[in-house]
Amino acid sequence: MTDDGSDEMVDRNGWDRDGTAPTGTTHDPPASFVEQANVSDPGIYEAFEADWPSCWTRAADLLSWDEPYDTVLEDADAPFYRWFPDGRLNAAYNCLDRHLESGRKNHAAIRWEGKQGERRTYTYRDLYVEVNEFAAALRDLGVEEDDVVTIYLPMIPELPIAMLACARIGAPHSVVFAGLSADALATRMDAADSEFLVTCDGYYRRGDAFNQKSKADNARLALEQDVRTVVVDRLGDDLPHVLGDDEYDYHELRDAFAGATVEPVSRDAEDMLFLMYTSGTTGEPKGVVHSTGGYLAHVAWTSHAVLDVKPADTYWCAADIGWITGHSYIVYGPLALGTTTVMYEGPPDYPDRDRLWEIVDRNAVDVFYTAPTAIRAFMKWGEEYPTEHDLSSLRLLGSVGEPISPRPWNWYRDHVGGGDCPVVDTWWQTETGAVTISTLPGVDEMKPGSAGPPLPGIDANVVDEAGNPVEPGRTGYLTIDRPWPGMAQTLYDNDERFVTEYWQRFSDPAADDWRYFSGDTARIDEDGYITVLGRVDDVINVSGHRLGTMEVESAITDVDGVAEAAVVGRSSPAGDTEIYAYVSTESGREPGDRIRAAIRENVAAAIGPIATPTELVFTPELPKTRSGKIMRRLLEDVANGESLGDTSALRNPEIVGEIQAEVGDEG
Ligand code: 6R9
Repeated sequence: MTDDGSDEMVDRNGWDRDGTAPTGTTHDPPASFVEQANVSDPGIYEAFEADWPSCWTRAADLLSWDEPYDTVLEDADAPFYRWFPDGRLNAAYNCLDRHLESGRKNHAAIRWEGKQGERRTYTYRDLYVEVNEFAAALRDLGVEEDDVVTIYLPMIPELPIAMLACARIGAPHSVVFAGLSADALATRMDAADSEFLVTCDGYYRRGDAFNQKSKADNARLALEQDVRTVVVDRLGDDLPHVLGDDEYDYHELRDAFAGATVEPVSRDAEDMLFLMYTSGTTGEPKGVVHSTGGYLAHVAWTSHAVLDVKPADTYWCAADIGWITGHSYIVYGPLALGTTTVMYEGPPDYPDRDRLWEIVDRNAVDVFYTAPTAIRAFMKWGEEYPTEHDLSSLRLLGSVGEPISPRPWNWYRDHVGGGDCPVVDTWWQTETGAVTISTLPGVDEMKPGSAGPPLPGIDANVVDEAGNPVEPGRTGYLTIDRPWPGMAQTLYDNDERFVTEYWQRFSDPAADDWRYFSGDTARIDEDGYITVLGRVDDVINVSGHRLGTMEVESAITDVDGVAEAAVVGRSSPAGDTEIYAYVSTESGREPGDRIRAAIRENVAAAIGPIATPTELVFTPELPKTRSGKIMRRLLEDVANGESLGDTSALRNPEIVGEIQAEVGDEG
């Protein structure tokens, strides 16, 4: 046994110490699951290979098309691929109208669980009615096809309703996570030239009323364009608000358009359904653009094949719709399949730590999908919380957002899944739109700690610097060598950055050979199972939120008296990633409380509380290369208590010892 109490060959989280492959027992899917699985034929991998790219028709066939497509994939202008380019469809029609037409109008579409214990159920008919009314209201406010509507709402039903209303009239939405700051909202609205905003007065945070509208007001003040704003009254008398110029009350608009219907606008498959900003390697967030046809086909297909969602299911993805996981697997995937999707507004431990299990139990949830950071928290809280409830309705569990190591994986399967639920560890990104690496739960053996093989039709590989496949067990870069339907079309208004960020590194444009680079490192084993390790770029993944180090650093250096900052991720003993900020002041001296507090406040204001550093380490200087680049990698090793490599390339190697001593004191 080692000092962290684990078996010698594996570390605290169950990873192999020599870094070769995840260890532990593997699991076959239980026969009872395979029998009922949407996909259970092992031949599916070969079938997709033999018929690529036409195999993706299987995904497109899950949708209703206004105009059928002739071409599956057009690659003349790679890497700007076009999926189902001559087809036409409407995403809201696919998520609503067609389920009414097929006799499912009284089937629950959304079961909403509010933070204060409120509950609301929307049948497909209820959702259809409200989406139509709001679509009519948006039109009346001047929203036209292709106008970007920004949505800045917490997890209340009006969020998916506003998204679907936009989709219905062909207006791309840009949802900004409600926890982000006024500055972050303004940057995103400015970048997208968005003149419409849907927000709310506020929301409850652990019982307290929190003002969202004042953040939206500040963002609007920072913008040059006029912004027409719809405000959802979430808090009523708990937070009275007044509407100013160009501001409209959501419920009054609905009353004004009661009973209105709006013909769904038939969109080209390649028309933009939405954009979603995500952090990148430079300070500017990237507006990832998703199509209507390819995206919707891929999310519907993976909801069907990976999450095994069936129309009769009650399905729950406990993510926030403000990020891609919620777009794809709370809203578009499950609603396209006509299932019941649960939407939960609150945190997992309010009012108590069994909150999620109480919701699973009461709603008899069939499929549950969450993030490793949550699973690690459940594990820390103890098995008594899930044990208190009847979780026997669960048939399948999923994980997304970060690597999940074997220990929490097994805990999840044992204590939430009753020991026999298959667990899918799904790897994908904002840019991939939908799941690209995962086991198929009705087909594949599960290996805790490994996401699994690339899905049928997906050509993911682990390669070395030169782009050659690495030997099994070795670490390399995760690339995807062929296009896939859910892939981002481009970055909003920035085709050039799309190419440089994702395609340049491993492609050979002269040979028309294009390979997508994910920004992740990974290992692959003899069976082709991929274990994703983490990011190689300057992006930190905190509880599934992607944060750019540059964004955080610029918020720190904005504070008076601060000279420089470098931000890195540190793994906490529990396996969570925390933000470590190394800061040097202008005076070179250790600052007082004022600067410390100002740094924390500024980061929260510029990005949001999730980005606030856990630890601030002051140092007279930051370690730099001779060309003046801050050595983040080295600072990351210091934060993680790892041994340092050669520091001779540094201009100021002596500073490293001082920083180590400082970190030692803090830790
Ligand atoms: C869906 C989503 C993408 C980044 C990705 C990777 C990490 C996601 C993972 C995983 C290991 C998994 N990631 N799923 N790492 N195993 N199953 O999270 O999108 O917010 O864009 O983040 O998250 O590093 O590159 P997004």
